[in-house]
Amino acid sequence: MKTLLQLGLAGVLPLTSHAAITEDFDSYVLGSNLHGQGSWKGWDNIPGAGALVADAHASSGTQAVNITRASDLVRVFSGVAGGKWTLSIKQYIPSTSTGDTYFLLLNQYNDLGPYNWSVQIQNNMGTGKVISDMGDGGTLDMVKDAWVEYRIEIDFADNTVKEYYNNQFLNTHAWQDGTGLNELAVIDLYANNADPVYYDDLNVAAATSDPFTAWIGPFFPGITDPMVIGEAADPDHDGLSNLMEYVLQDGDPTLSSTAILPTASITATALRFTFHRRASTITGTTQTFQYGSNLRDWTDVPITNGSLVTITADTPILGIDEVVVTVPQAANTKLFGRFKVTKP
Ligand SMILES: [Ca+2]
Ligand SMILES: [Ca+2]
Ligand SMILES: [Ca+2]
Repeated sequence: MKTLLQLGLAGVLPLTSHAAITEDFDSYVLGSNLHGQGSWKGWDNIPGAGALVADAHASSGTQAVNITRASDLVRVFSGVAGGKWTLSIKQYIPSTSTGDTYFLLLNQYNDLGPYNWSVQIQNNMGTGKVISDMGDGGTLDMVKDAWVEYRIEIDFADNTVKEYYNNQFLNTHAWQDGTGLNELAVIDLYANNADPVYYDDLNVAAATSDPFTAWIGPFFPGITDPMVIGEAADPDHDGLSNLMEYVLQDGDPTLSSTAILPTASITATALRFTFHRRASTITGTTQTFQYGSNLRDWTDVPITNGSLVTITADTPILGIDEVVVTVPQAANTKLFGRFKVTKP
């Protein structure tokens, strides 16, 4: 009996992407009040609580928004609820500015109320401290004369929020205290009569909960190119797609190796394929073994315990399944087998 072992990957769909809400302030007329433009308005719909588009500092393009004096600018969101979301925005504090200015998120907002607050971060420009007021609080040193990112990770399902400033952890606490809503209603940029502070590049997006994406990210820090991090990509040129590297024990998308491929052995009556997979990859992927007497017609065998498949958990180590597929030789003079992984 001749055998040929192939590792195949078929029918892979591109990663689904979530719609993101973005704002770079570059599409507005320079010097115009953001009140009434896009989803921006002054607190309680008061034009004088708006803020002006400025070009003194910009993180992207040439414009940002200047939050100063009477500015109490809100951006209204809808549909930012459920699951995990990440909000990020960049802030520039000139070293010449003084006063206390605030960055806030509300879970409930209506003009003239009711309101309900989830995140309140104070920028005390006199002491140079960034102070988170909710929960047990948190304080970090302020960075001035540079663009610094706030990153707010909201888990509506768990009712928790994590706050980061300049990529440093600032605070974590409940998103709402039981009197509010499990959604993001507005961002509020509140000058509190302080000197100018600039904001740019607001981004609100549903966080991916895809385990493959979470797995491959750390191998390629900062890289988003699907030709590198995509499921079907093979950046280490070992013939194993990233998705296959994800599933098989010791798969590494940066290390060229075929040692993790299934092995084949022949018994008196059957062809036996053995491989080891990460048990955690069962969720979110479809794993199928295919065999046939030619390379055209395949018989699918789902990788679940059955007459042809034996799965032994935690073998050879914790978290790894040993999978043995036994295909009877029957009348075949040739048998081909391949392991297929797809992702919905
Ligand atoms: Ca900009
Ligand atoms: Ca590879
Ligand atoms: Ca590899």
